[in-house]
Amino acid sequence: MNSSQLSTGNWWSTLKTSAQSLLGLIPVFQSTAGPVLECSPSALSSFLPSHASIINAVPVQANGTWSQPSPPFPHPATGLPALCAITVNVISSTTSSFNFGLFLPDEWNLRFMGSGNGGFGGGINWNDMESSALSGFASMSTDTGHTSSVPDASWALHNPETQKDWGYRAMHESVELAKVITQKYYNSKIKYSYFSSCSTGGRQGLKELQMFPEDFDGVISAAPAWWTSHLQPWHLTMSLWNLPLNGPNHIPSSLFATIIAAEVMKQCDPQDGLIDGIISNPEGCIFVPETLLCGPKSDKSKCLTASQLNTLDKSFSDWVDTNNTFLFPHLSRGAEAQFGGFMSYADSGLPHPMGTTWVSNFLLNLTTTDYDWATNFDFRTVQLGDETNPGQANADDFDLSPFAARGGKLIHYHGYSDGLIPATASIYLHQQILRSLIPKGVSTPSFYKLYLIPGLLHCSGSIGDAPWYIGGGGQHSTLGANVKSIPGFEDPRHDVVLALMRWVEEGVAPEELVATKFVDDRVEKGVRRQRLVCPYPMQARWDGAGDPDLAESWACKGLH
Ligand SMILES: *[C@@H]1O[C@H](CO)[C@@H](O)[C@H](O)[C@H]1NC(C)=O
Ligand SMILES: *[C@@H]1O[C@H](CO)[C@@H](O)[C@H](O)[C@H]1NC(C)=O
Ligand SMILES: *[C@@H]1O[C@H](CO)[C@@H](O)[C@H](O)[C@H]1NC(C)=O
Ligand SMILES: [Ca+2]
Repeated sequence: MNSSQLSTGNWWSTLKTSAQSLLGLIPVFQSTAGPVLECSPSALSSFLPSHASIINAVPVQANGTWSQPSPPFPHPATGLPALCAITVNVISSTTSSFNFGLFLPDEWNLRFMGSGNGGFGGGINWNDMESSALSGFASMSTDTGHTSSVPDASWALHNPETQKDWGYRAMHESVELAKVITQKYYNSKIKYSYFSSCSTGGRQGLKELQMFPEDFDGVISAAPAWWTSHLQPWHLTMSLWNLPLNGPNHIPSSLFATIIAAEVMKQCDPQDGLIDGIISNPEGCIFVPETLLCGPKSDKSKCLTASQLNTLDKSFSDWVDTNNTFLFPHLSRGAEAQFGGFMSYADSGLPHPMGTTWVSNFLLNLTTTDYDWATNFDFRTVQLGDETNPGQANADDFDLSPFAARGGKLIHYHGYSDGLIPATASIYLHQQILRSLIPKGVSTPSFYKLYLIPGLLHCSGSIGDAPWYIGGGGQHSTLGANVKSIPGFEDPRHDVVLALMRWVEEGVAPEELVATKFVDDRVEKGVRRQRLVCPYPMQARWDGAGDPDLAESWACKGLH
């Protein structure tokens, strides 16, 4: 096809779009445009600055596959819509560069969607890009300047420029350049730009709206790893509480997932008024850990000693240090299955690398082998992290008023059963944002909402068949390939992306959302349960009569 034929197509789709919205026949959500340029490096190179180059631009046919595997994203994106798959390399300093990927679907919904990363992992998130492309978005993700698995930060050692790429720079510059390519490819302005991601991705979304409030009209920040210089030392601390392996304080991984988690569920589940395997109000649960104590004749594989209870107490308490300084909030009840695996790190006798690798490679300029975590870690380590803030990664600028003033919207959610980044870190962030904005007269509910989802683990999956799926970052691929929106429930009440779009584009703020649990997390097996999730601090309360597996039997209520 030559470009004049393609231009005609674009002109026609623009006209169609305007006519459809004028007539009100089809919601604006559904208007589309198509490409005016060829999908090839030569057609796309000319708009890029000299420090950026197209590595490839490859047409993918409908139901096609795209794969550029990396440790965090080893699986190919399959069942794609017809699109142009682009990879761009960008030189970010004399010692660093990063790549970003861009999917430009033939049938484009006029919108842009950024996706993020996990942990310290380096790789393009083709899987989240796939689910966005299936919904018609021009979708983008960056490898943040390195290739590595999620817990591996060895790339950060003596590498401050790449730290900065991971901290914020690769995302911002990728967004800027990806938008240029998108608008040229379709010869059409992007109507709205969004971001949706979890964990490090949640941090990247916050970092963007804090530093570059113009980049996105709407952001979904899930389980954000926002407080890097405290979160990573806390990961190390959590492990140290549970070491040494043969010490009296050590709780083996087997006890967390079974004995402890079961006792917490037994005590906390009914306190919300319904025994359903879901702890709806973990922060409100009164938990008596002494029921776990071994008696003189107990089977020691099914109970805890007093020393072990002390370790458990620490995980359920805020981390405070010298002079009672608050360092990091506590784990919530119901997160034991996940945090137990983390704290005991497969009973290896070593601390989890999410803590040690950051402290050594980012902060102390030491290899992980040279770093002696047993003797070289204390309060001063955290203070050093606050002072140097490696890679400027902390997303702790609580004054979101520039983002609010430009009409941006933020949906922030977190799973209560998250054992890697506790939900309380999001509650604390929410508090700090309110404390920054309310004195300035900025109304937070008009642009920012927090949702805490009972039973949701870190980003996806849940405990006790708790409904968790809302179509957020990293969630679609947990249900399998080719999953788009919420199958059977493609609407702004069930799909957090559609909720954000409606808020940004039509000014209709989300209130309660509905989370879905498919049987065994397989869509084809049908819906197991649905449940309201409420804007914090409201909670879902059962009406006492209807089927508790149906969302309509629940209502969002304020705290008593
Ligand atoms: C899509 O491709 C897969 C193989 O990759 C094939 O099994 C499937 O039938 C195809 N679906 C359609 C609708 O063509
Ligand atoms: C703790 O408080 C004491 C007394 O106010 C002060 O001298 C000291 O510097 C503080 N230590 C830290 C680590 O902040
Ligand atoms: C680590 O190296 C950076 C420069 O890359 C320097 O700014 C920082 O002070 C060093 N930290 C320590 C603890 O030596
Ligand atoms: Ca319950």
